[in-house]
Amino acid sequence: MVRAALDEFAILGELEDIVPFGKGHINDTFVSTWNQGGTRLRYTHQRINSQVFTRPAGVMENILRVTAHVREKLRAQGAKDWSRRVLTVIPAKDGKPWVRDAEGGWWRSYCFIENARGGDLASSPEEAALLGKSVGDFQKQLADLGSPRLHETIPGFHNMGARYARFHQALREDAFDRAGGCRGEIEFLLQNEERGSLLIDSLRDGRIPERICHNDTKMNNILLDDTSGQALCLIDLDTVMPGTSLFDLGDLIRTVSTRAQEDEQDLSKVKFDTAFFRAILEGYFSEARSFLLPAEYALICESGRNITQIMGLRFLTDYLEGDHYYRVKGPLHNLERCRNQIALIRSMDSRWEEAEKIVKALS
Ligand code: ADP
Ligand code: GN1
Ligand code: MG
Repeated sequence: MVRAALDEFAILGELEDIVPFGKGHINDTFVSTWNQGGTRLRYTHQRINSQVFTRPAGVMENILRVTAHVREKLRAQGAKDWSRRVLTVIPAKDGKPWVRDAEGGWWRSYCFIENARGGDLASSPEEAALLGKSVGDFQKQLADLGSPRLHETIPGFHNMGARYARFHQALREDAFDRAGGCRGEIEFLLQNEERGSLLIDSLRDGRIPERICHNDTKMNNILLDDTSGQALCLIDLDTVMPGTSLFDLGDLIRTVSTRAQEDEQDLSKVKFDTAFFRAILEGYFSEARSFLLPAEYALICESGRNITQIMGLRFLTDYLEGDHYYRVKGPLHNLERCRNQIALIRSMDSRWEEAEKIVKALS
C-alpha cells in the first residue's frame, strides 16, 4: 500500500527503502530513501488520519498556503537555509498535493529535513528559549496571511466547552466500564470545568484577538538543527488555523516547562519548572512582543494551565471511549497521560504567584 502510494508522487530516482518513522499520535509517517543519479535523498510520507481530519483536501490547501507564505518571508529575509526552515510539499504526478490509495486513504509527501531532530523534552533553558522564539516567529510570519480565512481543519479543536460536552457524554455512556477506575481524575476535571473556558470565552467575546496559529506546538513538532541546536522548523501543520496566540504558547508551556514526558508515570517527576517557563517566555517575547496585546499577556499563565487541562480532558475522554483517537501503547496509556497532565496542573498551581511575577517582569 505504501509503495503503491509512493509511486504516484513526482519523485525521481530509484526507491531504495521505506521505513515507519516518528512518534506522532495521529498520522502514519514513513521515510523513504531514493537514489537520484548516485545521490541519496529522503522524503517523508504521511497517510493523513482521515478519522481526525475529515476534509484532507482542506488540510492540504491550508498547508500549501501557509508554507508558501513562510517560504516567501524566509526568502525575503535572505535566509540561506530556507528549504530546511519550512516544509516543502512534493506534488503527485497528476499535480495534486496528495495521492489517494486503493482504500480511499490520503497520502502526502514532504522533503525530509535532514540533520534535525524533534525531542520530547527541552535539555536546557537555552533550548526552551529557542523553542519559544520559533513559535513567536511562526505566528509573526503568518500575521499577514491574506484572505480567505484558513479552513478550520478540526472545528472546535481547542473549544473547552465542546470538549467537556463530549467528556460528559463519554461519562454517561461509560461504554467500556472504565469510569469507576478513575473517579479522582474525573472529579478533578469536573471541578475545573468552568475555569477551563477562560481562553475560549475570551476569544469568542473578542477580549483577545483571533490570530493564525499552529495549535499543536508540543515540543516534538519543532525540529532542532543537530549541529547548531537552533530551532529550525515547525512541522505537523495539519492544525494551522485561526485561534489565539495563547493556544500555541500554552502547548509550549505544557511540554517544555516540565522535565517529564507527557506519559511519565512517576508523577513525582512531573513538575512545572519556572526556569524553563521564564526561558520560553524570553524566547517567545523576542518575536511576539511586536504584536501581543495586554489582554494576551494577562492570560499567559492561564494558557499553560488551560492547554494542559484540555489535554488531560481529551486523554481521559479517549480512555473512556475505548482509545480510538490517540495511538496507545496499552489499555491504561491514555489514563496515565491524563494523570500526568493533572499532576502538571497541580504543580503549576503550586507555583502560580511566582509564574505571574515572571510574566510581569518580562512583559
Ligand atoms: P503526527 O501528526 O502523527 O504527530 P508529524 O507530522 O508530527 O505527525 O510527524 C511525525 C514525526 O515525523 C515528527 O515528529 C518528526 O519526527 C517526523 N517528521 C515529519 N515530517 C518531517 C520532515 N519533513 N522532516 C523530518 N522529519 C519529519
Ligand atoms: C497530538 O499529532 P501530534 O502527536 O503531534 C494531537 C495534539 C495533542 C498531542 C498530545 C491533531 O499531536 O492535539 O496535544 O497529540 N494532535 C491532534 O501529545 O489531535
Ligand atoms: Mg506531531
